[in-house]
Amino acid sequence: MEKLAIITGVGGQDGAYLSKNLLEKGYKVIGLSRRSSVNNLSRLEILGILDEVEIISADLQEHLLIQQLIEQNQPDEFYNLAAQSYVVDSFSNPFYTSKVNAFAVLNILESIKIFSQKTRFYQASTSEMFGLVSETPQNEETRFHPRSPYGFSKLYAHHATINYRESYDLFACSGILFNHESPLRGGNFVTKKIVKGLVNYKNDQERILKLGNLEAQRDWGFAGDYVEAMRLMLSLEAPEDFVISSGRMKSVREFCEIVAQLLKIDLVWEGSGMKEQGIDSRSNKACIKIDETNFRPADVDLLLGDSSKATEILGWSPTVDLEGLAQLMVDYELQNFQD
Ligand code: NAP
Ligand code: G4F
Repeated sequence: MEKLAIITGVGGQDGAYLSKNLLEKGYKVIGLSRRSSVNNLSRLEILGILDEVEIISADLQEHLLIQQLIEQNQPDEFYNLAAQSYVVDSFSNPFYTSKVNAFAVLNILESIKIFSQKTRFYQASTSEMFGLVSETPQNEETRFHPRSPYGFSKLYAHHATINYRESYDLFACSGILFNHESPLRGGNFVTKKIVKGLVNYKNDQERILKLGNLEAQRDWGFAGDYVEAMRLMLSLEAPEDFVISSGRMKSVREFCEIVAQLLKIDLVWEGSGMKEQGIDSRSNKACIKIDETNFRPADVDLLLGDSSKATEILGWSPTVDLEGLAQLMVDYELQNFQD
């Protein structure tokens, strides 16, 4: 029989890729999306699936509405992907971030417990919870030390998910996903900002990309691969949490170099600290500058995941490496470049 999945944050990067994945597997998908004055479902249009997803207008903070949707639909699976997901904004909006990322998740868990115990629940946990890392690489046993309101709000939801699994025998699990990107990545996140910024520079040498901490290191993968891991987690006999990662780590600086090479910009670095610049050595012009507004009150210096548990139990491993991911993002940006 056709399975019914509810996805919150359906218009986000992961919501769009997960919808496509589940539709291809024969699911009926109900997507929750908050009202917006701009088109926040464009990713579903780009993937050509907008007409196949039933969209319901719902903010995650509308607790009663979320309860009703769970009670009325009795979904087989519920993927909670909605979040205030931008770490930078969590410093300026810590209460809002906690309401959406923490308390709204508690409401979903309570609703499933009271109204729909058969529903399998997926929580979008994050490697940001590791924060100031105590060991490298990080796995399911690594100690958490979040470095932002985003990180600690997600940690609340992570522990709530574990607690509801242990207390009420719910099929509730978390994917601890490391950074994953795609051509559909939001423009604020550093990979998309770098790709877009250097494509802009390539087309107009007056447009300079401004970045913050070039030394931060991340474990970047492709979102299309990571949503498959979400589905696999809910297909297990018993719920468990999994780290999902590529197992490779590069710095923001190195990601700039990969993208510059793909765009045939001969990038060299000159200067140091706040005066450091990325120079296009053919024109001798600066294409990258450092801007202090892009630094955070506390940053996560490095993240590197060990997803061997996912490989062993889910049979999951990534299909796109960092160079392939950068190529996908650059190709998309070149095709869709607008002044
Ligand atoms: P995203 O592109 O920022 O999507 C987030 C979605 O949540 C958007 O559709 C957004 O709606 C929606 N949303 C935000 N606040 C909401 C609210 N109050 N009510 C209802 N919807 C709301 O994020 P993503 O990259 O797809 O990530 C998906 C999930 O995985 C998030 O929970 C994120 O924290 C988590 N995660 C992401 C990564 C990653 O590297 N991408 C890694 C680990 C965990 P609008 O479109 O209207 O803004
Ligand atoms: O791309 P970012 O903004 O991603 P961040 O903070 O790692 O968070 C993303 O991944 C998490 C998983 O680990 C998700 F949970 C979260 O929702 C989100 O998807 O920044 C990556 C690194 C940071 O260290 C930042 O300081 O890049 C550094 N960076 C340097 N210059 C910059 C910039 N980040 C941004 N956004 N913009 C810059 O100009």
